[in-house]
Amino acid sequence: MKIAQIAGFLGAGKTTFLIELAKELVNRGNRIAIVVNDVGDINVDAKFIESYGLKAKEISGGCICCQIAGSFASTVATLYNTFKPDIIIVEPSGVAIPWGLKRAAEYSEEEMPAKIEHAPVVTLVDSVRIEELLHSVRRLVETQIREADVVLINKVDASTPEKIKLSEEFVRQVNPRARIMYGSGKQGQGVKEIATAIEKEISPRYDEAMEEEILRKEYVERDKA
Ligand SMILES: Nc1nc2c(ncn2[C@@H]2O[C@H](COP(=O)(O)OP(=O)(O)O)[C@@H](O)[C@H]2O)c(=O)[nH]1
Ligand SMILES: [Mg+2]
Repeated sequence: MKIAQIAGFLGAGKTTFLIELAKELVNRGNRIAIVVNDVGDINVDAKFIESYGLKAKEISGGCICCQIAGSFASTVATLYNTFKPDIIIVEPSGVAIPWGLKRAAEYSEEEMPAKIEHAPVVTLVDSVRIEELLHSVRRLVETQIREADVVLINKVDASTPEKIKLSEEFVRQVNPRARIMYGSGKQGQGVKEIATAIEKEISPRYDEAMEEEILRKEYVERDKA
């Protein structure tokens, strides 16, 4: 069973994009479940869920990549044991760390007879608010970008060429190996491409040594510089 996380800071457009993505994947014949780590933002509309035959769960009370990783793992296992989705699309909270979420998802293997595969980690970057993000939550956004396989520079419908370029340069600098895409959840741009990546590609499993290496690069080498 595949886990597809759509990461990004609060307001990046995760919920909006996730709904379009879920529709696209359902239309392609996938059985889809959604898990939203709710921190008080827009809820996924119940009518939409019903009409698309989706299963949705909201988890609150903390971040599913750390504080409540155990209840996230149980939710994933329960979804598998009762609904057997092909793909669970996860909207983590805006402060979640992708590697932490991978690890938490893998805990579910203790409670179900299936293995977790990870779809490429997708991080959304809000190109409308890029300057603000670079000032106020730069470290967090850098971590979400560094651990992404695909970065979607989002809200291009409402942004400017300068802001899009600034977003792109920032992403390149933080994570040169990430695939960069441009999109708009509101206009459905980028949805098909991300859906194909989620269906066809696999991202590595959680690896403690690799996470340590990433952290070492992030903190030790930066402090040296
Ligand atoms: N212009 C524009 N606005 C968007 C887009 N996606 C989301 N938004 C708006 O951005 C705000 C936050 O979106 P939401 O999906 O709730 O973001 P989340 O906090 O990351 O889940 C809402 O007001 C959305 O209407 C987009 O592609 N273009
Ligand atoms: Mg949301």
